[in-house]
Order: sequence, then C-alpha cells, then structure tokens
Amino acid sequence: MTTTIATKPIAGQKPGTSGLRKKTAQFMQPGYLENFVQSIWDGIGGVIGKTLVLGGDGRFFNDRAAQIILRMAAASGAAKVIVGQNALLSTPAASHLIRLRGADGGIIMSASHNPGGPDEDFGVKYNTANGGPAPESVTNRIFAATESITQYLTLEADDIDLSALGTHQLGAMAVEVVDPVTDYQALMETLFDFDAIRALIAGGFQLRFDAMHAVTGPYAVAILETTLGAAPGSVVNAVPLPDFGKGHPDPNPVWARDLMDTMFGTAAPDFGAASDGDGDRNMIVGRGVYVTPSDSLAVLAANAHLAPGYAGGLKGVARSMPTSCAVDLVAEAKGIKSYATPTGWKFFGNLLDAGLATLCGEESAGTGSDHVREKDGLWAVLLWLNILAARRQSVAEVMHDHWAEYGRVYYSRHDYEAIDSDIANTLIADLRGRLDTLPGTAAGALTVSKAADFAYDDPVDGSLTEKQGIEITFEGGARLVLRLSGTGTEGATLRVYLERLEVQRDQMDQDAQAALAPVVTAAEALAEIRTRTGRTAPDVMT
Ligand code: VG1
Ligand code: CO
Repeated sequence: MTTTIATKPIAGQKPGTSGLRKKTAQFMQPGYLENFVQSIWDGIGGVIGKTLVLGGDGRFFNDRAAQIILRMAAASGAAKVIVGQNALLSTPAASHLIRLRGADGGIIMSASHNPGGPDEDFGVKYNTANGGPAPESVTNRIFAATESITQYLTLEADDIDLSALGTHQLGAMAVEVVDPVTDYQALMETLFDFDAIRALIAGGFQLRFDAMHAVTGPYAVAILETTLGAAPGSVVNAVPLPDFGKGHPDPNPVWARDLMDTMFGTAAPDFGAASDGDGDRNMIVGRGVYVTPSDSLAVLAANAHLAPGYAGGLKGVARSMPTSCAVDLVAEAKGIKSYATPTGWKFFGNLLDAGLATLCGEESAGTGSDHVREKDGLWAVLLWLNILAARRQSVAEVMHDHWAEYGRVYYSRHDYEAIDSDIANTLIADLRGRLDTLPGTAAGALTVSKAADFAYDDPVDGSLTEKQGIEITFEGGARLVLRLSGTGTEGATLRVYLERLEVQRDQMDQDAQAALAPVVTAAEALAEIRTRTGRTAPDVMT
C-alpha cells in the first residue's frame, strides 16, 4: 500500500563533486534519505514506468538504505529496479549495468573514498541513462526539489531478500537481483588480452591488489585470481566491510600504507594496486616505484593501443584541470586533442558521449574510458597489466622510458583537511580578488606568468561552469592550482596542486617533494596557507 508522508525541506541537500555526502548519522535521521530520494524522482520528472539500477559500496547503512529506496521507487511507479546482490555494485559496474540494460538511470549508494561506519560518511549519487553522474543541470533540479519538497511516497511492504538472485515483486514493481561481477567481467574480457595477462602471470609475474575492505574485493578475486590465475591471496582485504576495517578506503600512499611498504620492501611483487570504497579509483605501484595518477593517465594514453579494446587508437583525451599536463604531452605527440575539465567525472560525460575523448583521468587516482561513464579502478589495473604483458617490461622501466620520451612532470597534491570554512573561503576569495595583479610578480624564487579562475565552456552543450579553481602558472612552466573540495563532510578541505615539468635526462629521479619545493614556497607566498590556517604542514600529501 502506498503512503504519502508529509515532510519539509532539509537545508544543505546540495550534491557536491560526486553526489550528496553527509555523516551517516545525518543520513539516518528520519526523512533525510527519503527527502533526497523523493527530490531525485521529482528532479528527473518522476519514475513512472522507468527502469533503474541500484547498488552501493557496502558501507554501513547500505543495506537499509537500499530497502528504503526500493520502496520509494515502487511507490512512485517505477517498473523495475535492477539491484546488485546484497545491494552491492561498484560505481563502474553500476554505470555499465545502466548502459547494458538500457536503464533510465541509477542510484549509487556511496561516499566513495570517505570512511564508512555509524560515525563516518554515507552518500547517494544519481546517474543518468548514459551511465554517468548526473550533470549539473540535473543536480541543480534535484537540489531545487529538496528546497520545496512537501511530501514523499513510500510503500508499506516487507524487505526484499537481496541475497537471492532472480526477480522479486515489490507491489507492482519488479526487483531483479543480479550478480554484481558477471556483466562487468564480461565487459573487461572484450577490452583486454586476458590470454596475454594470464601468460604473464603464469610466467611468474606476481601481483598484489589491496581492495581496502571495500567493494572491489569480489571483482578482483573473480578477475585477477580465478580468471587470470594470480595466486590465491594476491587480493588482500578482499571482503567488503561496513566500516572498511576502520580505514580510509582511499588508494593513495598515505591510506594504502601497507601496500606501499610491501612494494618498497625486500620481497616486493612485480605489481601492486589498490582501489577505493566504490571501486572507481586506482593506485598503481611497481616494485620500488609509485606511479602518480597523472603519470598513470599519461602512460595509459601512450600505450592503450596495446590492448585490443583500444587498438584503433584514441579519439582524444581529457583530464581535470588540476591533473598534471603529462597527458597533454602524449596527446600532442599523437596529434590528438587533450581537454581540461573541472574536477569531477560528470564533466567528462559529454566528451565521451560525443566521441571527442576515449580516455579520461583525474589526479585523484581516477582513470577511465568510453567503455562506461564513470572512472574505473579495476579497468585501469587491467590496462596496466595488458601493457606490461605486451611491453615485457617492469613498471619502473615503463616509467623511465616514458619520462625519457616525454619529460617528467613532477606532481603532488597537498591537502589541508577539516579547516575552518570561513578561513578557507576567505583565503580563496582574497586570492581571487588579486588575480589580475599577479602576473609579473615574484613568489619566492618564481615569477607568476598567468593567474586565472578556471571556468569551463562545455564544447558539446555550451554550458558554462565557473569558479572551478585558481590556476597560477609561473615562468618556466611550473603550475599551482588551489581549490576547495566538494566531497568532504567536515569544515573545508583546501587542495593545493603543484607541478613542474623536467626535461633534463639526468634529473628524472628526484624526490617529488624536493623537486617541487620552489612551487610550495611560491604557494605559501601567494596564498599564506600556513599563516591563515595555522597549520604547519598538509594533512595528506599524495
Ligand atoms: C574528489 C577528487 C575528484 C573526484 C571526486 C570524487 O573531489 O578531487 O577528482 O572526482 O573526489 O571521487 P573533491 O571535490 O573532494 O576534490 V570519488 O572516487 O570520492 O567518487
Ligand atoms: Co570513488
């Protein structure tokens, strides 16, 4: 039986870089999730007769939230919801399922790389029929609906047994429970030379994949161990846990410390990788060598043609603006276009749909292609393995060859987390106010050549997105970007992105932080980060 529940707008339900993220306790307050889900339905013109995909990364409240969303979809007249077994789906697998099944859209329950648990974070994201995160035109309508909501619809019904594969009935709506891995794995097998990777592994190549107790565990075990023959136990932390083992499921050298220690230790395997909470990020580490995500994107762009799915070459590439220029150098050499977009995967959707770009990436450990409309962690791992199998080289050799050919872009991101929002906003506003005066001025040992507030003019739909980060370029080519995070749930997080191109062959093996010291000094001189925030060092450096 459908019931209509009266409600009132709840302030702050504005989707950020990637959906709505809040403290789990806030999401669990009566009406909070319901208000947002009803606003999604209202923002997309209702769900009558529609087919949706639903899944999440398994974090605390994932199972309960799935039942609430199913009842609300049924009450609002959806025809069918396709759900991953136990309400699990990685973000890229959900994107694929939407496309494969021609669904009208989908809901992904995840706060991605944010920690999970009753005292940590939860999130909800809506993806459109192309499989990608809703563009801002849609999230703006959803937000507007949260501000005027008066009621939501739900169904009085028992929970569906989401552990049981097959089709269930919820009122008049069908709920189809599917294996979360099968279709995704089939797609991977069309893109990569599984025989070559299997032969590489059979020849003694060792790998370690850290699923960080998050959603990629079952995918990685099925693909890397069962199908490709990696030794049992190559995938570690493989069982998704509601609190991710109390860790941050964020694949970077800080939060994937164990993997880094293994890869830099005496018995290091040949290849290491990790993924995040919802499986769309990846970290790549060779024996004794960490590959920055910006470099990884460049290497994948340079070598993608070695994998069957990309043998015809790339139509173009795209990177988020703060991502290093390394991929631009590859694009230039290949004679293809490189696009720079605002941070967040939703900005790549139009380029992929229009066939302007094949490969996309972000400095935050996201890489992907036009096979789905999300970034894809395991996809990147498999492309790397395919490239290593084809080139018969180690990760370190691939990197050195790459830098020798294109130059090395030293890169790092410094994050100042949970700082006072007023201080963060003022810091950015003050800098923004001075941009016109900066060119020609000295900052430490560097001189500013250009300073601008990044705005993106979408070449496909003509939409304009402004204030996407402050970009400062120095004479000699170093670059500094400052922006505030749109995924945090506490105070503000200031991200400071630093890069410098090095083309001298004998300067390719510096420590990244040392190589970037002049840019760090310039950042402090221009933005007074440490003085204003009172912090003496960043919380996280990647
Ligand atoms: C961060 C990253 C961005 C990424 C986003 C979602 O956003 O910087 O590159 O697309 O997270 O990733 P922000 O606004 O906090 O800088 V995921 O894997 O958390 O969905
Ligand atoms: Co993610």
